[in-house]
Amino acid sequence: MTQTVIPGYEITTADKRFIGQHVVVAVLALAIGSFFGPVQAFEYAGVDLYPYLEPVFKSYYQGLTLHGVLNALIWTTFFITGFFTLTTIHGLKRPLLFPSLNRFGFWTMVVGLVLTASPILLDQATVLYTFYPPLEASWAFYAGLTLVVVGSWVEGWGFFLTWRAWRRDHPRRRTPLLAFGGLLTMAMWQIATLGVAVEILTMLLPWALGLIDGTDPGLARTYFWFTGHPLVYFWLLPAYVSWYSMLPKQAGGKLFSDSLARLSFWLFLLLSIPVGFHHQFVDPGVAAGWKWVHAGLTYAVFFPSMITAFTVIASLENGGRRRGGTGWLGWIPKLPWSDPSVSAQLLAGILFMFGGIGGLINASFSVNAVVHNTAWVSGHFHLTVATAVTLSFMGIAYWLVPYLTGNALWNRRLAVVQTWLWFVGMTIFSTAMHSVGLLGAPRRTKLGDAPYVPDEWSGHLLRVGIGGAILLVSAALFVFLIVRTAYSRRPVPARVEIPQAESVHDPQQTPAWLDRWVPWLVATVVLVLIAYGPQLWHQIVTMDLSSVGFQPW
Ligand code: HAS
Repeated sequence: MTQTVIPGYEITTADKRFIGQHVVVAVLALAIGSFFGPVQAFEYAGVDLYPYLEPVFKSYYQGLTLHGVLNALIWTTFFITGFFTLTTIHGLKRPLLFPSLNRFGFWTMVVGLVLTASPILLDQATVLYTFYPPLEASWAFYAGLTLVVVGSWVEGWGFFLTWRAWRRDHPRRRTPLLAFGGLLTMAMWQIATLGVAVEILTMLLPWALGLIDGTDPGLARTYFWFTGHPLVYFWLLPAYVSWYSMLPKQAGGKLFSDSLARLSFWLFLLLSIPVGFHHQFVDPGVAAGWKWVHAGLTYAVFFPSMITAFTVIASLENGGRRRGGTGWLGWIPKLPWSDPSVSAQLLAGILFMFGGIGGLINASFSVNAVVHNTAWVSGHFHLTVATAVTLSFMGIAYWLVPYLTGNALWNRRLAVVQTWLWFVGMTIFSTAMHSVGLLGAPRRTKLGDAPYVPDEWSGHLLRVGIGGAILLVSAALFVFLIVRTAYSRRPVPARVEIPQAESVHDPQQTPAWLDRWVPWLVATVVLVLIAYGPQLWHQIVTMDLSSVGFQPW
């Protein structure tokens, strides 16, 4: 099938409806999942609400599973695929080549979500979002997650085929940055998810179906983290797409460097995957040498985020100075803080600086032994996925939902308040989690059942509860504002434009090697084979499927 470019192709009502379906599922998942986060935070502070939630919710761990799966896996994946549908179409200025392929991908994800969520709600998949065996879930949980991943692959194929058709028509043009970031993220995702696909299809699903008696937990963890670490960049890169390609425009400026933006995305493709052993530093069965290699590569994957910090802040400075800012820092107050979309992303970036530094501490082979499996790690990922990513997605939603519905954002001021509440709540919550983690408080643990909780933890645990309460208000406000906007029937005063930043330099001046896929893909596969091949091969040939499953809660 050939398809010609439609000059100045505008996103149609059907496209908007399709993108909107992704947002609806995402926000629904966030709304339900977010409820359980604060319930856990209250439990830390000594207020256990689970007895009141019975008989629907049997345990703290069932709520924790729901929180992790719905917020970390579902809210993100649906929002990301919907957002990338928009960035692909708008960036390339052409419709999806095979819209029915993308629709098939979306509905596959929806079926997967229903299959995943049902056993969790029935307390038959209380295995947390990492689903480490020998914790055992119903087969439907594993089959559902597989479908969510396969659906996201299919949506990615739809984007790649659309890009290929664009490339045929524009052999010498640089891929527009807005589309490029999404395409690269989806390419990385296809390679990264092979780990979890092999884990589920060769081990967990046959085991849950009773076809094999046991699993090999060590091998399962290696497969899981093959996917699990790049998963965090699958979450982060869509926020970076917005920070690079949209936020400078929203801030009234231009992107400081198209080349640096692309370089950082390519480095993420190259380095996101071969770092998974930094989650297994304390695991037996993985040779120390490979842990060192992954620790070194983890320091390397820090670099593209440093490039991002430099480039995005330089672009914001460009915007702040155009708006009249002077002096070293006088441009910061001139940024449009009264735009909730902007305030959300700026606040997300500020907290991410601290989350990133914490990441380096986690990555240090020896220091990791102090923080691993403590509340410190939960503090880290609430600054990253729950703030850099989630607060940025909220900021995107503040222009996206008006754009999709044609309704004005209901109460912009309240939306700005919501973003600050998230910032304040998360600052209190995550500093307390980091601190109590350093004092030895474990993660993934109902403290109410612990035989002994040291007195020195109590102040921090109280602050966890206070931060959680503020976050609950903020999350509820976000959902309320989005639903109210969708149904407000108050049309936007002027047409909402998709913010698309221009670059200071013409993107055509970006070196051609920053727009060539093959060398980067080959280098990525080679590096993954070197960093994972020998250790994975060793674990596969020594596989011992003797660990029987159990459901402790
Ligand atoms: Fe991490 C554990 C290391 C980033 C998520 N991480 C986790 C877990 C999650 C997670 C979910 O090495 C727990 C998994 C589990 O359940 O066990 N992480 C890192 C490192 C980075 C990092 C080195 N993590 C992330 C991101 C995540 C995420 C991003 C989600 C999206 N992490 C680890 C390690 C562990 C770990 C170990 C295992 C711990 C253990 O023992 O279990 C780096 O990629 C971070 C680089 C970031 C920066 C910050 C750059 C700052 C920017 C902001 C610019 C500011 C702006 C605003 C734009 C260098 C870009 C300006 C505003 C103005 C007003 C001017």
